[in-house]
Amino acid sequence: MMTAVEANCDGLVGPTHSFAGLAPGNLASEIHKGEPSNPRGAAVEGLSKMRRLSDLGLPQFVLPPHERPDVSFLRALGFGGTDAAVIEAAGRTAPELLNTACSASPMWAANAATVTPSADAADGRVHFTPANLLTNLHRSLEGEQTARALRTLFPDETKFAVHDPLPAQPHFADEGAANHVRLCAEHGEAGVNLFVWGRDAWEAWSGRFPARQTRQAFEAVQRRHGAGGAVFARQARRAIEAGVFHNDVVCVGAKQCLFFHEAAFEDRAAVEADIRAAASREGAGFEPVFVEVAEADLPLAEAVKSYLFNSMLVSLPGEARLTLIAPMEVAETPRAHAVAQGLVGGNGPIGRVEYVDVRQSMRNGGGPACLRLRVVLTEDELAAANPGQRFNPALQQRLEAWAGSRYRDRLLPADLADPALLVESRTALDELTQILALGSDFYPFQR
Ligand code: SUG
Repeated sequence: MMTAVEANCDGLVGPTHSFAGLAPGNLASEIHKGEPSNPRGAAVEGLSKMRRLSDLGLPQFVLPPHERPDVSFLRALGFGGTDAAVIEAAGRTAPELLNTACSASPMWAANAATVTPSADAADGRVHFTPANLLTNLHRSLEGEQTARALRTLFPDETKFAVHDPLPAQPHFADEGAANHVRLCAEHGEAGVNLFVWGRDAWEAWSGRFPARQTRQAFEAVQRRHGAGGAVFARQARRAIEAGVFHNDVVCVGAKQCLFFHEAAFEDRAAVEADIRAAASREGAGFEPVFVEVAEADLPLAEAVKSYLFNSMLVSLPGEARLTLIAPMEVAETPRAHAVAQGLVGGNGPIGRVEYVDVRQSMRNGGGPACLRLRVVLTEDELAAANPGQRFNPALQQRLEAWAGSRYRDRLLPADLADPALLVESRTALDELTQILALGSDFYPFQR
């Protein structure tokens, strides 16, 4: 067994962060459609959360925003002329497409990829499959650049395998780690990989909202990665109908503990039995602990509204019990708050709750857990990551100053048609490639 740590790679919010209501079935995104956003404030909130986790003793990395507006996407749809002309014409004749091309959605790094740590992978490398995110048009623009970003952060192919996204067909609709949970005795030991899917690609889907993850996508990811201890579970249809567009809206896990809402899975008893069986196999050998919240204590609608389960659940150095890093909104939702207090008061696996303010992201349906991609790394693997992206207080200061001078603090969806925003964004991202040591050809506009 090798010792390993769980690093967090957070998506830095980009300069075009806006509330355009692009994600059906994501209730927060629908509710806040059309409101003014604050890209600068959103970036600062994200950096403060990174600081908190880094101060708590966990390795933290920064994943860069993608180039937005995505002018090449608009060009592929027939808009032509100069970049400014493309933006102007799209804004005038097809504002939905311009909004799509401007989404800052790569900030939600839990959707960047599914990760298999080396302890679980057949070939002993850390595996990543960038999510194709093809259920939502704005998110389907992310996969290729995410692959580039992960190869930049984890360049050593003897240690890391960054695959291409799965084929871009609805059969393989994939939303990454937001629907995956890893349980284990210790991070460096073999674990259980819970893959939660919303629909089977071979059956008809006619829900009120889309089911974004197919079973076939996760089966392919598991095969590619050679991921051991695999358990496949169906998300409850009722949960999807209630606005659970990713399983991480009602479920989070760490070490031996799975913390989830009663309504998360179609067949809860089967999920628990399968996890128990996978956890007891040779090499893993641990007893899972299920912390389930009953509908009577927290109705599903309040779980979705408060985002209690979209907390980060972390094992901190020197602490026997886990810490839940929850969004402020939990403290403001009486029943969710009572559940959180109850966890800490008992003698279960979760010993502490801390709150973070990520309200700008929350208004688009992205809580603390959405903003981070967890990557379990051995010491050697950690040392092989791009040091320029390793978070520390000096980098925080630099990035805050950068966002302070380059980002707007108010943006309405209509402002996305301002060609000056394109110039501002590219100027900002060009500087960022230097700050994070990403190379001089990281973004399409630099090539
Ligand atoms: O895919 N919101 C994102 C939120 C992703 C949250 N991630 C996790 N649960 N892991 C989504 O629905 C809204 C963008 C807009 O409406 O402009 C958006 O894409």
